[in-house]
Amino acid sequence: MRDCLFCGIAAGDTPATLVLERPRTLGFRDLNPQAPTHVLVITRDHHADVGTLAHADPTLMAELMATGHDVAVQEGITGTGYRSVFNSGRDAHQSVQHVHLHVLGGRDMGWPPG
Ligand code: DGP
Repeated sequence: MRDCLFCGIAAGDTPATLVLERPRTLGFRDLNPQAPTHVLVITRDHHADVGTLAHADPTLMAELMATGHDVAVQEGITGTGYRSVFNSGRDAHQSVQHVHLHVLGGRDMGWPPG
């Protein structure tokens, strides 16, 4: 999709530090990390948010979650634990309108989140 930041990363037009590449999904480091491990996992296809993706393509939704888990394995944080987050809409502070799974870990994450 034109003018979409994460479509640009998926296409290789916008630089990012890639950590895991799959045919339909991609993991890269967050520019503003909130934990020692903070990776964003996206679908290469454009979907605005997690609800849209889940209804449009449940198989791809499952692939996104599996890629997130594989990122956590690769980062070595499954033993200590990690958090998976989707922000949707204004109140959740979704700032990029292309579905992205935050995979966070490497420290005590605390609960509830802010
Ligand atoms: P959210 O608030 O859920 O929409 O999270 C968007 C995340 O995207 C935020 O944690 C910062 C990250 N981000 C924004 N611009 C860039 C970028 O150009 N490159 C990378 N790697 N991450 C970005």
